[in-house]
Amino acid sequence: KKLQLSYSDRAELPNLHPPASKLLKIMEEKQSNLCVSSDVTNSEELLQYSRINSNLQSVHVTTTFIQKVQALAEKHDFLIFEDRKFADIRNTVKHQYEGGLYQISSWSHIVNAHAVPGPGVLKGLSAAGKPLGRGCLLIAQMSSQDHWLLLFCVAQVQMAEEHSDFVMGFICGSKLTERPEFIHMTPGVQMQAGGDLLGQQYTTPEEVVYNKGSDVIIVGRGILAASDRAEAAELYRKSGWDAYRKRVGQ
Ligand code: 5FU
Repeated sequence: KKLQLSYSDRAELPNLHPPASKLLKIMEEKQSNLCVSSDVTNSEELLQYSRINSNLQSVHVTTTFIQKVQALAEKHDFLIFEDRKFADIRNTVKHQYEGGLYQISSWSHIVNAHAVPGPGVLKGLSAAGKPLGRGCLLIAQMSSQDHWLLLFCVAQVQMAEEHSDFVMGFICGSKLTERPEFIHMTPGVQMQAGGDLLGQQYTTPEEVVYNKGSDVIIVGRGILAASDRAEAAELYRKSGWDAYRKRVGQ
């Protein structure tokens, strides 16, 4: 089995995207490839929960608590990933990203987009996000049962490569390209493989990072529903990190 480059080696690659290199560095420093998905509807709860050791947060924004989250991100050195899943025409996504109620581009380091509308979605987002040093993940595969994206996965990789000045990686189930500049992030992760009752499918950190070659595990309820969230987060961090070390042969 071929040895893989470490996160810190990849952080030094030339022409790497600013948020990608920052993310790779933080992961190595914190020894954590865990992205906590903060799917809570109460902003106070989210602020409290942000103190646990994670690299980034996936925030479904409901109120104007952004400044507090930004301050926490700075203090605890994590990146903010708004899981907004943009999927409209070039002009509209630009407005959705930088304007409106949430002004996402002003505070979220990373966003994601569906490739369905074609490259225009990336051009629109890039126009607003690139000058601010933001990055985007293309949603290449989903963890939901019977999703359709596998049908055009190859086209998505090509689209990402053609827009690698703004696309920093993928939401996916497994590694899609050997190009080390791209970061692969995988949702649908729990300690035990299985699913929820609504079509979500789960695989383990070891399977995702070691066998499937993905870089980051995205965990929501595995941590949120635990009685001790900090303890659960540490469990996922360790499991994801051990799988990474095994992968790079450390
Ligand atoms: F793009 C995707 C996907 O394919 N599957 C997902 O589960 C995104 N997600 C998000 O990851 C989903 O919207 C939740 O915010 C999170 C998974 O949460 P869970 O509680 O770990 O199932």
